[in-house]
Amino acid sequence: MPNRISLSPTLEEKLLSAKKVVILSGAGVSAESGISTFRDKGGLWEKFKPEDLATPAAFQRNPKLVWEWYAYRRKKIQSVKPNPAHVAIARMEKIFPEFLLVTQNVDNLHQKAGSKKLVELHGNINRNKCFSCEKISSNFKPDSKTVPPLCPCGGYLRPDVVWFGELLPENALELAQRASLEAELFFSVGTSALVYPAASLPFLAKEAGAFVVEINTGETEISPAVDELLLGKAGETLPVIVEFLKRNGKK
Ligand code: BV8
Ligand code: ZN
Repeated sequence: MPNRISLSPTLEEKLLSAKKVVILSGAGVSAESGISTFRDKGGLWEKFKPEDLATPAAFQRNPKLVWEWYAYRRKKIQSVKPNPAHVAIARMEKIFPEFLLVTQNVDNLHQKAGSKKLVELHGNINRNKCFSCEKISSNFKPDSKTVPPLCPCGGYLRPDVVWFGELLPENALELAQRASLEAELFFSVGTSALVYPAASLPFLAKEAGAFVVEINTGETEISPAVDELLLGKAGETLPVIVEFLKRNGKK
């Protein structure tokens, strides 16, 4: 039975007056779709150490292991669908005059739920690029002879995601920073706020005067700094927010 989620009068007022809204999403938003998070118990990383798999050095050391870990995750993602959290976020995009979803997730579930105004800070697991020439390649044949498959230039293909120690896509990060600086209302949803520079965005928004709301099943690094912490599942909390907006004429 979902716990009763109540919004403070300040948050209700902000929801009705805000024109510019930003949502930062993390693995917790996809948890209710059945995708394990990175750092929760049983999370993806628990089985492996991040430095073992999600770094360029790891790929150079053992391209087959890293490619197969991503192939396992891709297969898992193919079998799951967006949950009420993704659907609520896609709905919020239509309600607020200026809205941006900044996701750290690479699972494509936001797009599947209909989100359009989004930036992917850490790339997308469904895209591949060449480890050598960086060319994006979507036409690799899954049953190709070599693992990982080869780019026409002879280099190995790798998932087009941002690994530790790699720079984030410049335009995505810039868009996310600019929107965070202008936001009146900033939501941090389902993220442990441990990974930088994504985790700096709530602070950027707060310093620039935004009302910062965190939605998480537990406390995180940023909980002491946010204006409102809604403890609960994203898939139960975000629909309460959308219901409130609809009840107050925000279509
Ligand atoms: C970089 C993609 C420049 C691949 C990922 C300071 C400044 C700059 C960099 C650093 C710095 N300090 C350290 C660094 C380096 C590093 C970093 O931040 N390390 C951390 C661990 C300390 N950052 C980088 O390397 C970044 N690059 O900065 O380049 C540079 C270059 C060279 C040298 C230095 C700097 C690149 C970071 C991107 C790494 N790529 N993934 C892939 O997915 O395989 S990170 C990975 O973590 C995922 O992308 C994930 O999205 C991200 C964050 O994790 P979360 O999404 O928050 O997930 P997590 O499991 O942690 O938390 C889930 C949360 O949900 C929990 O709080 C839980 O309570 C909650 N939850 C669970 N269920 C629910 C829920 N909430 C609501 N509802 C539920 N149902
Ligand atoms: Zn190549």
